[in-house]
Amino acid sequence: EFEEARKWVANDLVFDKNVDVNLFESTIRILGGLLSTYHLSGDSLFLEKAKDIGNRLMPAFKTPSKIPYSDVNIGRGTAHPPRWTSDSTVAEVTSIQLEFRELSRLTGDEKFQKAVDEVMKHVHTLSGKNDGLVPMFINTNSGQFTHLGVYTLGARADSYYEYLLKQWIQGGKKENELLEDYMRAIEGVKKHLLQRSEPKKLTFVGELAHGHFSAKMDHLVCFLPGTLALGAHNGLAADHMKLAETLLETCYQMYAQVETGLSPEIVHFNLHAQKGHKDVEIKPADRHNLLRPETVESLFYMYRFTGDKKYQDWGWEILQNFNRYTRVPTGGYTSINNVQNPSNPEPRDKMESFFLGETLKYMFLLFSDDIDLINLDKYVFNTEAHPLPIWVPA
Ligand code: DMJ
Repeated sequence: EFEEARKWVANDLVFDKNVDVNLFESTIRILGGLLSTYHLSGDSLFLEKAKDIGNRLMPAFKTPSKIPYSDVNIGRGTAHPPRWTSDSTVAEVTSIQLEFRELSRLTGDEKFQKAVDEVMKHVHTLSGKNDGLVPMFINTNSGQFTHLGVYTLGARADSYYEYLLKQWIQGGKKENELLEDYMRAIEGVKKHLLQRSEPKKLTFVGELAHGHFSAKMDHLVCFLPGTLALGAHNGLAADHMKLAETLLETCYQMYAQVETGLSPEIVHFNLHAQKGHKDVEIKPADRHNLLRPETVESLFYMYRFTGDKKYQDWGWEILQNFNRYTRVPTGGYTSINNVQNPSNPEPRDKMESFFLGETLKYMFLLFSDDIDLINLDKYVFNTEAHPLPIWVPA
């Protein structure tokens, strides 16, 4: 299968196309995937292709503030923001660093690393943060945060936090500003976003909008237990591990309390006990499941670091429910519209690439006891589950 895929990359993966792509999605999926495959196979074809796509993505950084645009035309070498705004998403501009830094290290061409390091340095100094928590948008002209006052660990901010820690690990734990920003942010989460639900008293991460707490949590936030555990494994505060355990129980309950045993995209937690109500409430617009990886990803990290078999058991339950409700008899899996209806979950006929890239990969790793199957002291996973080497392994 690998040889077949290699042939496809050699002959059919051509980037000289007049097409707009999203900088972040292309970096984490294509560039990250190629770099990782280069490391795991040693085959220079993948590095050549990585260089090609890396160069084609660089025009995104030609903005007045050097905060990159969201979209690039990889054939024409032009870049632009979305039609309706000159803002970029904070998570997007701060979660391309692992890949571009690695590309510089491998090619000896520092321009890739320079461009993404500059973004991090700039964001480090920006005002508009709330105890280390960042807003969701940043303007490509002014370089300032916009839509101030809304803080989430979910969509549009999530992987900012993940990449602070992972860049620090990638670079051999020397870049203190990254660590400072990460530690401050986790304190910010504890101070502003943590609450407990009723009746089970599950600790969850909500959102803050202009001083008002909302008990809303995206499934995306379930990356956090895994990231906290990875930080604790790398010598950061032991209470991060405790928090990781508590939050992962909550993420598991986002599956277990639902009719199909699959989590919806977004849940709202009950802050007050009401007869007949569970902790988790689901709004009609939020009851889809896109086969996302975050909970399984965190289960993998926690199993690796604790050896507690309950994490494997939870992952197995989730896998069985994916098989029951999302598997397509003729091949593949599909997103579904309704996790609350086991008799008709409403298949969408769409399988996101992260189901193979992340969800199934983390399942595979979760069910293995071999710590050298991607040793976490030698590799750091990018946010699309592609392992990249730690520059100075522990
Ligand atoms: C993936 O593309 C990445 O994990 C990203 O950081 C968040 N969204 C999806 C998976 O849910």
